[in-house]
This record gives sequence, C-alpha cells and structure tokens, in this order.
Amino acid sequence: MNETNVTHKMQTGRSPLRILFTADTHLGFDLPERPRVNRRRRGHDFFANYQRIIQRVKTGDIDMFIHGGDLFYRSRIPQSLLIRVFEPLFEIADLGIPVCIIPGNHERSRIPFPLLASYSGIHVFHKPQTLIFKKNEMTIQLSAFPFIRKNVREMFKDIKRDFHQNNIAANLRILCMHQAVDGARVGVQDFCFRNHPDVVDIRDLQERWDVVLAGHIHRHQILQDDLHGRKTSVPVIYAGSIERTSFAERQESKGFVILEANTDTSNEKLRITWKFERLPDRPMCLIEIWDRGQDMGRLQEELRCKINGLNPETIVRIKFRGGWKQLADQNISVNSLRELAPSTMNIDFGRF
Ligand SMILES: [Mn+2]
Repeated sequence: MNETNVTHKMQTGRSPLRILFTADTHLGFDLPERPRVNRRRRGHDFFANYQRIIQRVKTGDIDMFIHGGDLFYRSRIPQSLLIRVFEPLFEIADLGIPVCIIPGNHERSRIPFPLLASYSGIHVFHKPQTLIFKKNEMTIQLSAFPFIRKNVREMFKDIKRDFHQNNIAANLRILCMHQAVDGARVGVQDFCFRNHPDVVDIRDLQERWDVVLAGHIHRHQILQDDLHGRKTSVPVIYAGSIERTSFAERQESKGFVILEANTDTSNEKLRITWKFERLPDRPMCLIEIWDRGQDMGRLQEELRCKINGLNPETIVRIKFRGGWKQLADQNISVNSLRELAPSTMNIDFGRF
C-alpha cells in the first residue's frame, strides 16, 4: 500500500477555506438508454440535483470539491452517461478547483476512472492515499481510500497505520471514505450500524484527523458520539444521497454539505463549521391497502381515491396487505396502475 504526497497549489480565494462535499449521486439511476416502457424516469431528478451541485461549486466561493463515492449507480455505464457526468467535473477542474473522488461500492473497474484521473486537477483515490493541498497560508491534508467490501473494521487499522507514517504538519486533516461507521442510522426503522466487521469502529477515527467525510449511508447525518453515548472529538459527516434511491429514504431530506475551515489568527486554533444545503426532492408515498373484504371494483375505487389525494409529482408504491395480496397481484397490472395515476407520478407495487 503506497502513499504519494503531491502538492497542489489552489487558486487563491477568500478565507475561510470552503469545501463542497457530496456523495451517493447514483447518476444513471432509472435512466435507461432505450426505455421499453414510456413513463417518467427518476434519473432526470438525480441529474438536475447533480447540476445544482456543480453550479454551486462554480459560484466562486468553493475551494475544493470532494465526492465521497457512488458517483454512478452501477459499474456498467453507457458512454453517453459518462460524458454527462465527467464533463462538469472537467469544467470544475479547469476553474482551478481540485476535484477529489473516492470510489464507492457501485464503482468497479469497468468505470474508466483512469480517464477521469488523467485530467489535470482531478484526483481519484484508487488506493489509500494522502494528498496535500495549499490555499493561502493553509495546508490541507486529505487522506482517503476506496470502498472496502469485507472486514473494513480490521483492515482500517492497517490503513490508518500507513496513513500515519505519511503524516505531515497540516492545518486541516481530512479523512474521506465510503463506509458505514458505528452509530450511523438508516431507514424508517432507524437501523443503527454497530460492532460489525463491515462497519468502521468510530473509536479508530478519533485521532489524526480533524474531520471525517463519508459516503455510503444515504441519510444525511453527523456522528459525534460513540456507541456509549460519549462525545467524540472528530465529527463524521455523511452528506447523504442527492435524491431518494429507495422507499427506505422517504422521510429524509436530501442535499450536500459545505465545510468551512479557518485558523484563528490569535491562537492558530483550527475552527471547523459545516452546513447542510438542501436540494429539491420528490415526495414519496407508500400506500397500504388492507383486505377488508372489498371486491375488485371497490379496490380500484379505493386506489383511485388515494392516488387523487396525492401531489401529482409523488413517487408512489402500493402494498397490498392481508388476503388481498394474492388476488390483487393476479388482477392488477403495473400498467393498469399507471393508468390510474397522472403521468407525472411514478407508481409501482411493493414486492416486499
Ligand atoms: Mn450509495
């Protein structure tokens, strides 16, 4: 495992240092090249939010752009999509704003990251690596490693040791990764990751860095406690996904994070603040239809009534409960559901 130290001079900007951190953009989600069904595709919403982030980076006060992984939704990417995703990143790099990308679990070797990484000003962390950036009087050390599928809890201890060997005196030390960390929460049931081989031990993050930026968990959150509820010294910031990728995310706000760092001139102490900037998201609604002995006609009516009561932009999932399930599964097709709903709505059945 090799580390390389590269020094990049950033464009001189205003103080403080400002980093835009995003992750889990899942570009290409629900965006088939040759769709077999004509319905509204959610992929356009993901791209619109990606473009909003790109515009935000270009507004002039952002010094660095970090993507915490899952840039794409899967590893086999059509050429046209690659261009749509890469070009805005090239434009940011051309402005003198460093672009740093940490490969996530959806990013395998098929994605031509070397093409991206060969562009001046774009850094892809194919392996654990530390890069040094300078802005005015500030030295920023960014350490990152690509997604580890198995046993990250153990493996991270070695990665950390190697990072440590290359430590330099920096004003701001960032770790970026695409992993679950103890205490991270997901879903409407509020599932909490903890003490698992595939979850990073939050105690291993409490030294050597000033802040941890993380992707992988789609709910925006900041972890500042250990599993015993004790305050930790290094915040772990999840930017969250930029749009809802599943119904488990239906209650979550979506957006990205702006991290600000400044050194206090009187005592040279580092001050870090962050804010979450929201992005537009489509409402999502789960409709449950319970078996109360309705006939098919009444069922259709109940469905129609519930759908009419919703914002026509909603993403809807219908779940039949009880004895209904089998009968409805056999008698109602996705197509007939779509006919009940306005074309601006996404509607399907929940199969779980
Ligand atoms: Mn993801």
